[in-house]
Amino acid sequence: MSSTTVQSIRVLVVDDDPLLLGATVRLLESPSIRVQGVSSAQEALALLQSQPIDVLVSDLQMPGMTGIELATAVRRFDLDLPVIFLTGSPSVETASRAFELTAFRYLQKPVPASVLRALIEEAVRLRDLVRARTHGPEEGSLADRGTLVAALSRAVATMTMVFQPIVDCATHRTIGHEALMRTREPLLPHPGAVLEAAEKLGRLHMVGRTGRALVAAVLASRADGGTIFVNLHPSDLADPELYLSDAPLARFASRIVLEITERASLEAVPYVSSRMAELRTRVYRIAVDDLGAGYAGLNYFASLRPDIVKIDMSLTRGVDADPVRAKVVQSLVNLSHELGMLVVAEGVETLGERDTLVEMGCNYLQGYLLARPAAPFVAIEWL
Ligand code: G
Ligand code: MN
Repeated sequence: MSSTTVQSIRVLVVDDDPLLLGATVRLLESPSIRVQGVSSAQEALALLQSQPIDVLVSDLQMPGMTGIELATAVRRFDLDLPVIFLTGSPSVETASRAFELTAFRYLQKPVPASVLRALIEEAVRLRDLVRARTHGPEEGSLADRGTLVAALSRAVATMTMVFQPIVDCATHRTIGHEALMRTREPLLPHPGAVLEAAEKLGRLHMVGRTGRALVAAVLASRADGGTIFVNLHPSDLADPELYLSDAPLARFASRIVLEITERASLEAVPYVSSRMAELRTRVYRIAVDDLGAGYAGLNYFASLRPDIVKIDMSLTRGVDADPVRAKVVQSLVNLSHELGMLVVAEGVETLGERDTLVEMGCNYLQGYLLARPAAPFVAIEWL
């Protein structure tokens, strides 16, 4: 995702007075600010747990649940959502509670829309600054384990698979697809975030099983697509389900290449060689994924004896313009071929990269230049 993308700020306004609520929503709404209004703290809380919101603007005195109670509940799962309180009757007591809850502002109504808009923008700017300094984007909002569990469950429930073509350099035809996980969970917006959450919660096997079952469901409904490359986290190798003869993927094994990433360590997985042997008797093929991106590097060749090597995009990016990169990639291609392995170059984005990688002897290419991941199955051919 590009950091230059201009995204509008998502504001949630909560006020039990319908006239005030309507007016605030109307006056704040602008091209850079998208506003949702709700009339109770309970509704606000539900919304904050299910949607990404950048700033909360809340009334204090509301029947049922007050603004302070709302912010207290929010802080259990989101430590840095900026909160702006608006109140008709300020008091020292609520102001000091607001302070404890790290509210961004505590203001007496009425507040002119232009002032509120400027404060909202300032709050988001400050939040981004703090986030950039203390941790990567989006982390602070997942501080609570319960929230993380709920987010992961939603991510698994909404998981789908997209498929990116892999093209043969000799025939220019699609020989297969890599299956890639996608979810619709805003708190875990990309596969890396899902896997990180699953790792923290000890649920990597659940995520892996779900992904493999989804791939199997697609394959059961259609015969095309060619060879299907399926990503495994190294810890999936310790999941007994992978080796069951009635696992969902098992009956498609002859079409499957299991990709094992080099980004994460294999060290925690005992008996790697015998597990590889077991997978091979089940007629899966094995690939080393992301070669060049991690730290384990070439020792994966020895421990996995892969059939296929996938060279990471950090090495293929600009390979046509960088002599050192070109040497590294060429050596990896030669070494792989000497060991009887086929080579996929990943992340091909330009014609220059494509032509250089073909010239170097890569067997297959994958990347945005050829096709983006999409619904199954789009066979493409380059000209
Ligand atoms: O780690 P692994 O190789 O499984 O990751 C593949 C990821 O790379 C997918 O998320 C996919 O969307 C992305 N991807 C595929 N092709 C390209 C490309 O040409 N450029 C970039 N930047 N990303 C790509
Ligand atoms: Mn992969």
